[in-house]
Amino acid sequence: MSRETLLAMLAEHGQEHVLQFWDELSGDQQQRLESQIEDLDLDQLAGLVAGKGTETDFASLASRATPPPAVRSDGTGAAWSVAEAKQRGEAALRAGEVAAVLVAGGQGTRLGFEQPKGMFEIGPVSGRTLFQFFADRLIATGDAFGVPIPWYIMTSDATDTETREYFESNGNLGLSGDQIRIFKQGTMPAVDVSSGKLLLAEKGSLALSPDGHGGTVGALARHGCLDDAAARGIKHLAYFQVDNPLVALCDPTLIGHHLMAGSEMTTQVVRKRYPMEKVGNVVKVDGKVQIIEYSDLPEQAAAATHEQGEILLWAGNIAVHVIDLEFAQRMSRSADALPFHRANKKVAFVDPSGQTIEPDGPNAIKFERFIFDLLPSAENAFVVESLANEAFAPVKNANGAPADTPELAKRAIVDLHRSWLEAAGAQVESGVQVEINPRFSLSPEDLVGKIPPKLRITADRYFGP
Ligand code: UD2
Repeated sequence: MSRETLLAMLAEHGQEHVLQFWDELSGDQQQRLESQIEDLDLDQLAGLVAGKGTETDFASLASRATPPPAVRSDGTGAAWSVAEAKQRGEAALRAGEVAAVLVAGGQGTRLGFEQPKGMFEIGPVSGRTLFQFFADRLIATGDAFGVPIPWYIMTSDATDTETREYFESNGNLGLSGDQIRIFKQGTMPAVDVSSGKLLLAEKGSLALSPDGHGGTVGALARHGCLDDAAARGIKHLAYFQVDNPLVALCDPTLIGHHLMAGSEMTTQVVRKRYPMEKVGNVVKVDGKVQIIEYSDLPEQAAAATHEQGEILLWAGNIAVHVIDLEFAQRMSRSADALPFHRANKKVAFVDPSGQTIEPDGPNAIKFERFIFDLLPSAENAFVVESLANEAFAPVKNANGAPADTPELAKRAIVDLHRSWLEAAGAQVESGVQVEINPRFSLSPEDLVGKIPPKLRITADRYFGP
């Protein structure tokens, strides 16, 4: 496209300043900037800047919020038993109807870890990485049900190259190459918080960031992953985040509840530890299951309690979902299926004089989509409660922070596996670190018979494949 055509396109929306350094750019730089501009949806951006589609009145939404339809961790709340759900889920896994979808595009800034978060070593005794935790779980599940489980991994500009290199140089972590599809999510431009003008990260590049984990649906479709899954006979996507080493990945019972509920999207929750816990609130409003993010939930609504004193909005989103493939395909065809959320952030930019400015306050608006905004469109959306100590120990913050640190996650892994060993008759000396690879045993029940009776563990121990 010529400079004039680009200029005309941009000028329609008052964004012609993007080309102000055009003559200083090399041919390659001009080409890169041109393709970034061509990828923009300037009408959509103008709408977003004007605040269209992002004006949900969360206060009124929260005032009408009620607890969601859910099966509780004690099995109550469903018209079927946990055993029936487990059997249904096992049958779906055995029939090869389940694939895993991992979102690993986040930049992990809070953790202070420079590489993609999946490469972070979290194994308390083995030193295995988060990616390896998930791979081992998929290998063990595939072995248990006699079918390799396809794994779709979403990266972003920030994590793609290193993630691919990591899998290639580590033999796909024990999985067959054909099982793994790595694909990149889309980006969204950042704009100046007051003028709505596009920000330049460099003279020849817009300030772009990942378009949120809600970008998964569109990216899966664009990269042919939904068609690939359909061709493999997949019917359900087991969606999860890269930061949770305790994720009950491809758990038969969760999948079974999803099937028994006739749900198109089922989300796993844990009871919130306190009203303002930094998790999404899974609620039912106007007949629809939806999630009100902690940052959007007024304190008063968060603190509302039942007569027995339990908080009314108890269900905390741990970002583990079972999503029907057909539903994902249907939603990928409607561009506006997921609204954008605005976040005011600090974004470095090049000012008109060509100088790079590192702002000390939030100077920009970033736009991202959230996967959980699919819930209101899902038929029979359902919720399954799990216990945090069995399913949720996210690694988000550097050690020393009050919550969600590597240290706390390692402790949760050791505590869970200690309880498994003790339930199988072993004696674990206090202070000893234990870790069980799912390829050694996928569940506490499987453990009996795999360890000697009355095993005494007096030193750190890793039960590997
Ligand atoms: C998320 C949820 C929160 C709760 C919590 C549980 C949102 C907005 N909040 O909080 O409700 O469930 O997790 O741990 O989701 N990611 C991408 N691409 C992106 C953005 C994120 O792949 O463009 C991935 C990222 O790699 C991470 C996950 O999504 O695995 C969560 O991202 P986050 O850190 O933005 O969400 P967080 O932890 O604030």
